[in-house]
Amino acid sequence: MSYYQQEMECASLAAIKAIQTERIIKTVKHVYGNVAYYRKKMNEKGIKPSDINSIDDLSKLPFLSKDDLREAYPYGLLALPLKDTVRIQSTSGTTGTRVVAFYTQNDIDIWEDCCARAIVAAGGSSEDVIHVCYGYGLFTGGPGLNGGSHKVGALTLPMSSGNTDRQIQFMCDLGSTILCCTPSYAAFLAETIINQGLQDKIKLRAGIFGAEAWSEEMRRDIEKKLRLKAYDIYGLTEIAGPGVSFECSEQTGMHINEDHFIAEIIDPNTEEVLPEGAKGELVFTSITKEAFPLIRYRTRDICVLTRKECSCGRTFVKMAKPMGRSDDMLIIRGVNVFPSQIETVLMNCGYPANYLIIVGRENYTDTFEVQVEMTPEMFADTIKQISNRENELLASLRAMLGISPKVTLVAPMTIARSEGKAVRVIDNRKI
Ligand code: DLL
Repeated sequence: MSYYQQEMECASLAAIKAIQTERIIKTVKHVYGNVAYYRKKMNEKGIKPSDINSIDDLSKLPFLSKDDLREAYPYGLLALPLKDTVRIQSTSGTTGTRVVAFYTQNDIDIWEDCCARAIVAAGGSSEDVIHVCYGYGLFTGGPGLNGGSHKVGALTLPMSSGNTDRQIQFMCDLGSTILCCTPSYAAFLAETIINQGLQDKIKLRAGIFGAEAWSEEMRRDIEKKLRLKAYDIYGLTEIAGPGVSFECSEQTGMHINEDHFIAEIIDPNTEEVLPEGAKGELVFTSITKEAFPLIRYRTRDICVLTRKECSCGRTFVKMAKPMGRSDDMLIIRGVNVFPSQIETVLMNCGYPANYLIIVGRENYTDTFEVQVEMTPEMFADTIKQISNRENELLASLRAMLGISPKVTLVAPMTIARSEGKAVRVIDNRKI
């Protein structure tokens, strides 16, 4: 087993709690002293830095939400003078809210260490050729994994996203061994590599895939097609970027870098902190960030934490694959539907993970359609066989979701591919 920072990654729970206590006390003093926005929020709750004396006092602190970030945009949560910061990263703003995060050089070093831990946990070392096709620029995926790869000392290919033919050519020519991109782009690369008959020219042995929800079924499909071991990686711009948590050889969830981020699970409605093993909304507190520390930030990601012993030897708490975001959850005819549930059914029924969920409203009732791409073999079927397939898929989706979508099977390669995060849902009800 190899680790990037073994002493910390395998520390005892008592040691982790001691570090978290020391760092939360310092962080609370830092934000109270330097950020008027925090001071106001804490004063409104009647909390002073002197009330925070251990990690157990965390729940006394107020939560922070995306609305706070919006309100404080752009500089309202900055905890240091601009001259001390060296970088900005930002979210894509697909939900209409642009979030900017600031970093000092030390913040970047720590973030890159977190990504290096992820790479080493996926078996990476200085022997590797790491092919990074997450987007570079404001998106954190490219810069984060790039920095982590440098720290590990691997040969780094800063490909960024797009130009699939060039990606594959570099992969073949330079012998890329570790691929970093979104799982949906990995699936597209796999499809293209197979179509071009290049499977035997590819030397990939590990993939570090994240930035969007993906199912276990999709993992197995990508692993089979690209002949590699696929590791999940999680993070969000507000908290740093990729590397907040990462998967190890056990592939049963992602270790959270607890020396930098404290995780809690809360009931999204009552805000009550839930015990280990309960499903709820993930909340993060950063405890080493200098420029943009966030305290009790509500991620909207729904997931579960566990401290079950891990065969890799790491002791950091593990988070399950997020099953979706509370704000991604669709409510269709009163029923909660997560795109990930639909993906699971499709993959189990042998379809590729290329689908589109289209929701609308007619006569005061929600309309719900799932368009699914067929494989080339399925497309060669007769119309009768295709119609039978649609009915079978409808029955499986109804069993999973409790409501019936209209199922439309479409020709291969007709649903637009994404180079970054996949677009799975078109909700026309909002317009
Ligand atoms: O997606 C950071 C990242 C880049 C993570 C590359 C992993 C790899 P944002 O664009 O701010 O940051 O989006 C953050 O994406 O709150 C989750 O909802 C979702 N997300 C990120 N990783 C995963 C994952 C980057 N492994 C939001 N599984 C988060 C499921 C994920 N969802």
